[in-house]
Amino acid sequence: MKNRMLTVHHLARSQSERIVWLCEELGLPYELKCYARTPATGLAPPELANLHPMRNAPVITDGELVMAESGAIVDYITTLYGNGRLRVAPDHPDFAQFVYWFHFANGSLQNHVGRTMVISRAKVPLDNPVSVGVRGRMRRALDLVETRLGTVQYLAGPVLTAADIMSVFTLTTMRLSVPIDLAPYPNIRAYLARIGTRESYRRAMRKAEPGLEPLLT
Ligand SMILES: N[C@@H](CCC(=O)N[C@@H](CS)C(=O)NCC(=O)O)C(=O)O
Repeated sequence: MKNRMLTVHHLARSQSERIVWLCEELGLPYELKCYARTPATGLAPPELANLHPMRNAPVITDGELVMAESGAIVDYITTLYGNGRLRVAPDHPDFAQFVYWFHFANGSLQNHVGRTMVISRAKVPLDNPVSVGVRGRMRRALDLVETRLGTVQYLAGPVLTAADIMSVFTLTTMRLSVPIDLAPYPNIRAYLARIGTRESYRRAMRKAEPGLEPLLT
């Protein structure tokens, strides 16, 4: 990271907490810029939205580079600055699990929880077939995480990886927008308790979300 300063643009209560946690976990030097949501709309304020055509968070800048999309950012930072940390090498037996759970985080878990948030806000009745389908897919995603965490400590295997950094937001802060009862998910609850023992996670949350107690229980 010679002569370049990584800047993480973080929107309150958003997926961009992942990137703050990632930088803390890797011990990278970075500048953190925090933005409040626009009160009337909940959307990103113009000074954040104008950074990237998608107009949402997270965004990083790294020299001339402006990058959005949290999965891409996590991939970029771990590949370029991680020295192999938080990833699983292709010749390791857990490689396929790592790739699967890394992509499952946004491709399925966050996707289905996010859709559930949208239909809840739109007050789509619970017995509406669209609602039944969306909620069913969210439940299946949570069930799959629960089953996986019954066999391993972290999603890719015995150690924390970028797959966990991608997934924890959906199981924690996202619950402020979509109440998910974790009572039927003891393995997920034990996993979140494990995450909560990590000083880098606690530090990231203090920086990104001062005043918010992480939703680990
Ligand atoms: N798939 C994108 C999703 C980004 C996204 O939806 N960000 C939300 C916060 S969780 C956002 O910026 N919302 C405010 C807005 O759209 O104005 C990613 O993982 O980065």
